[in-house]
Amino acid sequence: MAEITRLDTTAVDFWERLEGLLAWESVSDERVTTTVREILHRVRREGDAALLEYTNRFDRMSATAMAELEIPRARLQAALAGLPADQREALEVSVARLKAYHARQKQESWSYREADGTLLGQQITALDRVGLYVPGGKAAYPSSVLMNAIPAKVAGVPELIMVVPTPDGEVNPLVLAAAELCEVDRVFALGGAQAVAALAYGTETVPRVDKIVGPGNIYVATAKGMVYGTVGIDMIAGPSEILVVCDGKTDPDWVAMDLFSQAEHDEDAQPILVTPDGEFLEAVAASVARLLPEMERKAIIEKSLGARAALVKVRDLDEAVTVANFIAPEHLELSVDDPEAMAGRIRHAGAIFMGRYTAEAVGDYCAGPNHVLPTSRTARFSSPLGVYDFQKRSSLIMCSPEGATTLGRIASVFARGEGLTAHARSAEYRIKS
Ligand code: HSO
Ligand code: ZN
Repeated sequence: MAEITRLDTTAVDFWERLEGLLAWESVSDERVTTTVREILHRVRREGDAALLEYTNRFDRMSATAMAELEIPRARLQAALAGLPADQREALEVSVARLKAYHARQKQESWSYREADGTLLGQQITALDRVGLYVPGGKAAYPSSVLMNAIPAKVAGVPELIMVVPTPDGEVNPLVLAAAELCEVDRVFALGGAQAVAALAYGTETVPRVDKIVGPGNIYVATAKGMVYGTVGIDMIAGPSEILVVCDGKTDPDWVAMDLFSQAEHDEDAQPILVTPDGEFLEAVAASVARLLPEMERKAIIEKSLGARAALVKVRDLDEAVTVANFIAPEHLELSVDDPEAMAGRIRHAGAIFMGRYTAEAVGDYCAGPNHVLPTSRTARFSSPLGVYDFQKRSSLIMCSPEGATTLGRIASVFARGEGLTAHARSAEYRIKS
């Protein structure tokens, strides 16, 4: 296999080379943009008719009416009932863990009174209706159904609409079972930009939602970008990333497999090891070479390792922290003696996995936190998907007569300063002389 890039912080061009490796352009080309714009336009104008036509064409279906593209509750229930016991248990345990974790994220309304008796506060409400995009085919992740649906449910979103493409009529039964367990209200066999359009604008059959969440291919991502503003969206995620910081005392096979775990998602995935121990770095490289041939997805892993991976040698663990903060990875494993102390110094990471026993993979499925995380260094300014993404805040103000007088005087000064006389007079009417 191709050599994995080695970087060393003592090299003069280290930061430049690191930045080059991290750079990621997810821009869609003009052909994609034009196609998506046309699809959005037609679904918006023609509703179900265009939706049906696109779905039949792109997913090789032969539906004659939209009703055929709604997956009935009975089919979801049957999918759940038909699961092997171990899969059912895995889903149920994961749902319980995720609910418990996300319940703690729920924001509550608050209010207080100023000395003059004026009440001020913040009222929390859930979104009315949310659309969940679930990719079909090989990229179908039942875990992503859970990760997107559960925070919405915990937030109190009353209606959840899911879309999942079913090319040639095929759909992963685990995805349907997950939807049933998460109490998704309606599921449509739709995908691509046309599904995003249906959710954003509504059609005769598909209800219009307030926010669209969930991952998708370049067409879906482009469509989400274009409908943003008409509806909310979660984020447009890039390829998976993992950064392992290791002091050299973890089994190199474990570290190699952790790097593989994200590499197997995508040829563009980015696995990186940072260690102060040069011998350990080479031991991990040897593990990679030895373990790779036995991997089912070795073709994808190999491409990812050859293209965007790196083995980084640092002077010490302090420098490892600096490098990690610079990279701001989606997933950060701290495979060191005192991971809690080190985590306290991490400022930018989507999720931090502490200690040698914490495989990133448990976070992907069942630990409790969300696996929808900021990628491409956006952890510098954004956070994991959470209950707060399905809640809104409204400000509350209720003036007491005394507050109306004191605040009215101040407002009046501002308003006259801005030349806005109606503002001034509306405040002044309420001033008690
Ligand atoms: N690691 C992915 C989530 C996932 N992994 C789903 C397995 N299934 C997010 O970066
Ligand atoms: Zn994963």
